[in-house]
Amino acid sequence: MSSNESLANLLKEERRFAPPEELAAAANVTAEAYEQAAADRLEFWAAQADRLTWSTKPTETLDWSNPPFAKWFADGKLNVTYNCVDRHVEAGHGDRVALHFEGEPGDARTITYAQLKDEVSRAANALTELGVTAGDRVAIYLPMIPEAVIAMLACARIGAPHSVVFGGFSADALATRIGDADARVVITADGGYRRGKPSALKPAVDEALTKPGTEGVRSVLVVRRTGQETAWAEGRDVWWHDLVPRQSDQHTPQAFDAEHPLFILYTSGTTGKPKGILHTTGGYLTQASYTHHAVFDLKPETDVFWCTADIGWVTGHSYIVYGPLSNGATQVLYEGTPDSPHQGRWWEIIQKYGVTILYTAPTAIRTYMKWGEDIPAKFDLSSLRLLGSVGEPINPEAWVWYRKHIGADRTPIVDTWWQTETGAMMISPLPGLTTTKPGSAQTPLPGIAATVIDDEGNEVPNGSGGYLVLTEPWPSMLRTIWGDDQRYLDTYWSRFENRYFAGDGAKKDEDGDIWLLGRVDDVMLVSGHNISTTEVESALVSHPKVAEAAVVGASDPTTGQAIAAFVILRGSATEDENLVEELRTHVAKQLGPIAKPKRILPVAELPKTRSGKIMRRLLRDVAENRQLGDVTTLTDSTVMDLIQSKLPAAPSED
Ligand code: 6R9
Repeated sequence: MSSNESLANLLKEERRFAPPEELAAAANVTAEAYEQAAADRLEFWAAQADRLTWSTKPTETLDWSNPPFAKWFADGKLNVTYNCVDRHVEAGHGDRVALHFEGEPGDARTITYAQLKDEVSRAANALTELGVTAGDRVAIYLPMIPEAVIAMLACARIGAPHSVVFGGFSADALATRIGDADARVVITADGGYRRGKPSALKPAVDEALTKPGTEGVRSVLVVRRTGQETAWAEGRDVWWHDLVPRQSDQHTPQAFDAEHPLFILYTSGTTGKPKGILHTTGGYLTQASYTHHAVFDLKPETDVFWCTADIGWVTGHSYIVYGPLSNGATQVLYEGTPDSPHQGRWWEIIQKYGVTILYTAPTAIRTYMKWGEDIPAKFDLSSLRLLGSVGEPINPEAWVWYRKHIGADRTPIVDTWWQTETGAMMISPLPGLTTTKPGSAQTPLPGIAATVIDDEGNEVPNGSGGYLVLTEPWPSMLRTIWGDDQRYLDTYWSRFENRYFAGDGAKKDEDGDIWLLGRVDDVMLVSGHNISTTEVESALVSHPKVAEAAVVGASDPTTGQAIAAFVILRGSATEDENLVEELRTHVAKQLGPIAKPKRILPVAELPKTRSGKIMRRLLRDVAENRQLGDVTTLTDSTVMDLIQSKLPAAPSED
C-alpha cells in the first residue's frame, strides 16, 4: 500500500462542509488574519498581545538570539489572573457568570466574575499566609471542582508556578512530580465524586509525602469536597475552609515579567521520568487567549462554553482556565464521568445550561457512538453552534457522527492539533472560514508555521506523508523542560536542524491540508511498509459493528511486525469467529491486503490515559506476551487484566 493510496482511501468520501453563513458573517476572525500573519508574523503576534492588559507594554516581540530558548514580549509585564478575572469586573462584567459548576452528585454552584475575583483574592492571601512567594512551586491535586480553577488563578496571581497533577494519578506518580518541581505546598481535597461514589485523594498525598524527594513540602491545603474521613498531619495539613474564607477579599495583583514561569505540567513520555513542560506568562496567555477567541469564535456575552477536559491535562489549563477566562467567557465545569448517573449526563448538562460550544476528545465521541445515538436524541441540544475535538486524530466516522448526532448536521467541527509542549492550538480550521474535511486538522493557524517533512528533512509534496514539524517559534511554546535544558534540546530540537519535531506523523493531501497520523513511535513496519495505526483504526471504526479500535505492531518472525487490533464492538454486535474474519476483510478492502490485521481481539475497554489517549505501548506488551510496562498513568488499571485474560492463541497464517 503506498501512502498515496491509503490517503486516497481516507479521503474517498469527499465529504466537505462549508461554514454556516450566519457564523461566517459574524466570525471573530476573517481571512485577513492569515494575510496579516503571512505578511509579518511577529507584527501579527504583537497585535494579539494587545488583546491582553499589560502593566508595562512590551516593545520587543520575539528574542530568538539563543535558539531554541525563546523569549516573547520579554520587556513587558503583566498579571495573568488580573487578565483572567479583575479586568472583566472593572469593565462592568462582574455579574457575568464565569463558572456554572455541576458536581457529579447533582449539586451545582454558580460563580460570577465578581465572586471569582473575591475567591481568588482570598486564596492568594491564604497562600501568602502559608509562606508562598513568587517563584515557589505549588502542586495541585484536586478533582474538577471550582477550587481547582481558583487555586490555579491564586498561584498565577502571586507568581507561584503551579504544577497540576491529575487526580487519577497514583501516590508514586504524584511524588515524582512533587519532587521534580520541589513544591512547597500541595493543594488537594479529601476526595471527589467519580462514578457515583466519593473517591479519596488525600491518602495519595499522605503517601506521596513519605517518599524521598518530597521533603520541601511545608503545607497541605485540603478542600472538603466529599466529607469522607481524612487522616491529618497536625502542623502540616490545613483545611481550605479554615484558612481561605477568613482572608481578605482584597488582593493587589503584582505585575510579573512576561517570561516569569506560569506553570509546569508533566507529560509522561514513553520512557524515563516524566518531563516537566515549562510555560511562561505573556506569550502563553497571548496564544491561549487568541486561539480561544479565533477557533471557538467566542462571543462572551452570549456563548456558554464547555471544555470537558480534566484540569490536569493541558487542555484544561489552556481551554478551561487561561484561554476562556482571559476572554471573559461563561463556562460549564463538570466534576464527573459521562455515565453518572446515566449515559445522557453530558447532553442533560448541555440542555440545562444552554451550552453553545462544546470541546471534547475523540475517545468520548466514540464512547457515545458505542452507547447509541438515541441517548443524545432525548435531549435538546439546539443551543450548540460549534463543536471541537482534541487529543487524538479523530477518525472520519466519529467526526461525521459528532456533527450529525450532536451538532444536528449544522454545527462546524474544529479539529484542533496541539500538545502540552505547544501550550495552545497550532493546527485547526477556523469555523467561519474553513471548509472542513472530516478527519483533518487542516491548516496551521495564523502566525503558526508547520509543515510535513521526510527523513532527510525535506518538505514533502502535497499528497505525501512524513513527520510533522514546526518551523518558526510561537508565543506559547514550551520554554524548556524543568531543570533539564539538555533534554529539551534532545527531545524536540535534535532530530531536525532548526525545527521543532512534534513526534507525530502526518500527511498533506492534494490541497496541502494536514492529516495527523498518530505518534511516530506507533507507526508499524509490516513487510517493509510503513503503516500508521491511525489509518487501520479508522478503517476498523468505519465498520458498522466497531465502536473503537486500537492497533499495534507486534514483532513477527515473517513480516517484522504484524498488525494486532483490539476492538470495542458497538452496542448490539456480538463477537464470533465470523465477525473477526469480516473485520479483517473489511480492513484489507479499505486499505489493501498489507494492512489486514493478523489478529483482532474484541475487548470491553481499552487502556487509556486520563486525557483519553490509548496507551498502545501496553497493548504492544500484551500482543508480544511481555510483562506490562508502567501503568501508573492509566485511568483504570484493571482494564489490562481483562484484556490479558482474553488473549487467545495467535491465529494461523493465511
Ligand atoms: C492537547 C493535547 C499531544 C499529542 C499530539 C498528538 C495528539 C492532540 C490532536 C492530536 C491528532 C488532533 N493530538 N490533538 N492528534 N489530531 N487534533 O492533546 O496535548 O496531551 O500533550 O498530547 O496528542 O499525538 O502530539 P498532549
